[in-house]
Amino acid sequence: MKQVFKSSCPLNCWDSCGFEVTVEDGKVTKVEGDKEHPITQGKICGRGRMLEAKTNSSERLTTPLKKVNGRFIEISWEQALDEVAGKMREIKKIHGPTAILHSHDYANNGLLINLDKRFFHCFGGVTELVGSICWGSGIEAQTWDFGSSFSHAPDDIFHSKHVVIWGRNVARTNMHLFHYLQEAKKRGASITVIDPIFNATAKIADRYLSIKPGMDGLAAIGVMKYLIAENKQDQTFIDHHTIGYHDLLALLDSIKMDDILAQAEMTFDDIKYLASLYADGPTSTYIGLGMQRYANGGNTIRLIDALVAVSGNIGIPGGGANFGNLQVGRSFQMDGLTLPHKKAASRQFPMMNQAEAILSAKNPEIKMIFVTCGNPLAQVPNSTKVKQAFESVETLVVVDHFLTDTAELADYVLPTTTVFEEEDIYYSSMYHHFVNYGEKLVEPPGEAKSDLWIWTQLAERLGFGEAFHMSRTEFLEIGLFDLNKHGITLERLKKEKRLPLPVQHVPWETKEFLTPTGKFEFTSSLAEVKGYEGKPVYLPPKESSITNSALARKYPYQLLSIHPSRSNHSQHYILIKALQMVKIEISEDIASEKQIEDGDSVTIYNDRGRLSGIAKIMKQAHPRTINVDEGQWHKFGGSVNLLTSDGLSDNGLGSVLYDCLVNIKKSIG
Ligand SMILES: Nc1nc2c(c(=O)[nH]1)N[C@H]1C(S)=C(S)[C@@H](COP(=O)(O)OP(=O)(O)OC[C@H]3O[C@@H](n4cnc5c(=O)[nH]c(N)nc54)[C@H](O)[C@@H]3O)O[C@H]1N2
Ligand SMILES: Nc1nc2c(c(=O)[nH]1)N[C@H]1C(S)=C(S)[C@@H](COP(=O)(O)OP(=O)(O)OC[C@H]3O[C@@H](n4cnc5c(=O)[nH]c(N)nc54)[C@H](O)[C@@H]3O)O[C@H]1N2
Ligand code: SF4
Ligand SMILES: [Mo]
Repeated sequence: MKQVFKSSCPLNCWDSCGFEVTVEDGKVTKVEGDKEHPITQGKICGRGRMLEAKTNSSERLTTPLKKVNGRFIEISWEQALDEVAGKMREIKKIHGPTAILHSHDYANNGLLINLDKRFFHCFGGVTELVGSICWGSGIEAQTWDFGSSFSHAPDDIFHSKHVVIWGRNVARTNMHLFHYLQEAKKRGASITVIDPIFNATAKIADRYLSIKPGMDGLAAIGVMKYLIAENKQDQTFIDHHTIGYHDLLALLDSIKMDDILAQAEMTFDDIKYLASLYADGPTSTYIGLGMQRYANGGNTIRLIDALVAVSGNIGIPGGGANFGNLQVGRSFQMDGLTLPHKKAASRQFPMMNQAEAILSAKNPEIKMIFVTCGNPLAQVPNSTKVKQAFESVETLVVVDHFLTDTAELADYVLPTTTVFEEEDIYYSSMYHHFVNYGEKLVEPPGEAKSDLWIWTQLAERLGFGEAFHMSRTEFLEIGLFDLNKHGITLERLKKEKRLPLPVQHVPWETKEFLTPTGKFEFTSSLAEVKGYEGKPVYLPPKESSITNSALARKYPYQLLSIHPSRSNHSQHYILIKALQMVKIEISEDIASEKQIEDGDSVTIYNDRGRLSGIAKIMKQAHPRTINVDEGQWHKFGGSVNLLTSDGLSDNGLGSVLYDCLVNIKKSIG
């Protein structure tokens, strides 16, 4: 029998799409877009479509595995759970619960995935990861400036006269914004793309501005200098709704335009053009995540925020410094699900340099790592150190769908379910404000069990089973509790499948900000409370000719590692044979300097590592720029994170993944 159900994409992505899933004879046979979804309107990407292949893949893990004498053997759930619980109990007794690290990322946008925290809190608290490899510094920067990170509703872009896409790879990573962009362009808005790579979004832009990686904050300073010199700033907004403007002026005065142009490698005409867009609003700015993965990442976002504020593009329809949309996630009652008050002990490691923290942990040392919703071996910077760290502990437990690079290292691998095999609700705090329902459509293969089932079984064995004596429905109702007063109930969500959350469509319209002063803060009081410089300053990236000329002589090229087109991080490489090779993209000047042609075998290297692959020349990329898409598995040629640094960005415990110098040579033989 063939039936079509509405469901939702669980992948960690801006778009949170609505699906229509065909199920035939108990098997998912097709994943398509749901035309009735108010935002995603029937269009989905290949990564979403491939969730059918993922769910049905013969490579899926279907039974618990245990490593014995270096090889995996299949074991029963009973044995796996008894042994893992036994080890957890013993570690807690001898070393305390923080000798266990929960290492995770955010691979599944389901609400009930957050019950992992409930498990570890009720266990007594383990060592947790804080900060974010993904967007830590940008979120912190916007928290300092606005009090939080909120975005305008997708259709508000139609109020913009100009749209600036600043370091967001929209056509590749945020396909529905791309759709809105095309429509906004048809309706007369101008589109400008600022990016070191001439990407598919740049192709539809009225103007593409090429910039040296890591230099956007400096460019924003240049634009503000020009705008203010021309007296085009919004003085009313500045006078009534901001603090610290004089500190900003002092910063702008301290940097010469010629130095800005030389260091950002932009022209004066570029700066004047941007100033004209911001002065002639409403102008919306869509800020990407790539450009805050530098040692100056938070600083960069703060200076772009400042430009949007100075030009009066905040709190108005068609404006905005759109980065994250945290108001979406905050709609749910998370504490009721995760019970943070239950944790007696706690220790925190930055997600970014968890490897270093594992290796140097004392009192207690890390004895066990529990990995869920993450593939740190491929995704966390400095893979060599990550491998060393994850190999150093007595017990590594990995819950996943596939035998990933991380799972290969594990002592126990526990097979989990995919989106179509359990009920949940899905949302993303990155872009739009709709929550999507996804019911259970098919049975999992073999003995795969949901993460929640695993927590429930372990909790039972560890003596706090009652914390999980609830159905998925009851958990979902807890999560939705605060929304009931807005008419959003589980019952209604099950019926209507997508519901808009009660968030602001034009954030900061009242000009009341969530900062300590209630104003937009050019000088951040929160930063000062936290012991950082609150005044606006300019910071350069860490690995650059400006900050480290000796390093830049040895390793003259900047390595970016942007998100892959056909995979969500490392998740789709196992499903697509053609992706299982390393592609090293180089700018045209590097190709001619090193006499490299398309298809040549090349090696990139620095003091942290090396990676070999096939060269591909990028048209119009900024000079001295190299890119290797992130996500590749070590067993398919190697992750780009063999070369990246595990340093921390300037705030928010963010990453410096793109702040990375390398050299390149043709491979021999
Ligand atoms: N296809 C696909 N889509 C995805 C994902 C995926 O893995 N694959 N992952 C999802 C997730 S988790 C995230 S966080 C988002 C990320 O979404 P994006 O922010 O769009 O993607 P990134 O690859 O992080 O980088 C974005 C852009 O930043 C540019 N960039 C790098 N350095 C600089 C710089 O110094 N200045 C400027 N101006 N630009 C710079 C890159 O060239 C790239 O075009 O995408 C989501 N969507
Ligand atoms: N060099 C470089 N590195 C990067 C980035 C970059 O731009 N450059 N981007 C960074 C960013 S933005 C992000 S968000 C991270 C992403 O880092 P990760 O989240 O570690 O990356 P994924 O490849 O998505 O791995 C997630 C794993 O979780 C598994 N999984 C999926 N759903 C579930 C589930 O329901 N339960 C369990 N237990 N497992 C599940 C998947 O099979 C997969 O193996 O990578 C970061 N790393
Ligand atoms: S990965 Fe993103 S764009 Fe693709 S289907 Fe899922 S939510 Fe939509
Ligand atoms: Mo991310």
